[in-house]
Amino acid sequence: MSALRFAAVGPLTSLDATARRALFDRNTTTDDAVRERTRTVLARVRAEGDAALLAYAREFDGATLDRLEVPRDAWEAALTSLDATLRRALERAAANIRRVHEAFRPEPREVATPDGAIIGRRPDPLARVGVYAPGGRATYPSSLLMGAVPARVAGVREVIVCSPPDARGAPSAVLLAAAAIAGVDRVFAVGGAGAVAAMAYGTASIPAVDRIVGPGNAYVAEAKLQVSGRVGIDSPAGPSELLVLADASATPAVVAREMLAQAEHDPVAAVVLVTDSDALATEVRRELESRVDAEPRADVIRAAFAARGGILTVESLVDAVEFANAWAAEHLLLAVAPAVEGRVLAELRGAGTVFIGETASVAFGDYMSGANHVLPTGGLARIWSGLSTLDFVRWTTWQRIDREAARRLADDVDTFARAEGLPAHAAAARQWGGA
Ligand code: HSO
Ligand code: ZN
Repeated sequence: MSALRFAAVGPLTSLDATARRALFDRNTTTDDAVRERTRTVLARVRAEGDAALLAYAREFDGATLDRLEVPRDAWEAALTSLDATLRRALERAAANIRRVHEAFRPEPREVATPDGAIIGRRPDPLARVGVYAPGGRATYPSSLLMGAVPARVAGVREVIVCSPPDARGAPSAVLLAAAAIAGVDRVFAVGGAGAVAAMAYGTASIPAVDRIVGPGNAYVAEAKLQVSGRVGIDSPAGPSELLVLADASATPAVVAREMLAQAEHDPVAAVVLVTDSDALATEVRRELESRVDAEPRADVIRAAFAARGGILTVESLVDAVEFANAWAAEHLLLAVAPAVEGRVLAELRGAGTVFIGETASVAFGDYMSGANHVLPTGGLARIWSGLSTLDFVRWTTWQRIDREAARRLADDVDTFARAEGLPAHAAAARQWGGA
């Protein structure tokens, strides 16, 4: 077996420019060809509607469909015939996601200002949301639950799902079962940029939505960007990422397993260990070497480590935190001594989600803990947050300004408006002024 290669190994301070670029330049920039192809698909679906989608299903998915919608009895049948253990796992995941997202639901608020004005705001659920669920190599029913359940919790009236058909003409049975468990309203056998176009513009059979969420390939991601002026989208999500921030207290075999797990997602998944312990770095590397060939997805893992993998050492946990905040990982596993855990957590600014302690496997969060696994990648965790009920509402604000508050506000608004050269504004305020 050949030795495992990493994009970056050694002290963080001595990385060369190539290694730094491999670690930091992971924002999957779409090339011009993808951009152009996507533009063509969007334009064609917009012009031809269902006919274009049916043609694309034949071309890209090898599926001859007589209709795009997958009827409810088909997904209910998929649920009924699902393996009972798997069904229980999906139902448990959905229940946990529901519970956690209910607890984090945005709340209406009112505040009184010193002038006596009352300002309020209220979250209103979006009317219709589309969840995209990829097919093929990365068919993740878990991601469908992560999109659809929070939408339901937020009170979205209609939740639709689009996912590419296989050659039999429908998304996979487990995906359909997940749709049934999530309680979505409609499912369509449509994939790729065409699905995004359909949900953005609407076709005869697929209704236009207010927001499109869910991960997809480069075409889906590009299509979401291109329609984002017209509909809302979620944070751009690329290949999985894990940063393990560990000290000498971490168990090398545990850290290695976590790194193998997220690396198996994608040949360009980004998986990095940063530690103040040289001994841990050496041991983790040894564990990875000894385990990788037993992994069924060893090829993907090897490719990921070579492209975007890192084993980095730093002088102190302060330096590790600084790196973590700059690198901004989708997932961060914090495997440090309990005495410093709280302090490190408080300093973290750029992580999609933090797993605290080495028993908190990222796999638990990927499926079952109830937290959301649709998270920003590519360094965008500095700016974006993971999917939540906030993505499925918009806010109405209101202002109650009674006569007394109006009297208190009038003079200063009069002054301010005249300074902006808007005398009618000044007069509108002044009518309530006076002693
Ligand atoms: N780790 C992925 C989510 C996932 N893992 C789905 C397994 N299934 C998000 O980056
Ligand atoms: Zn995962």
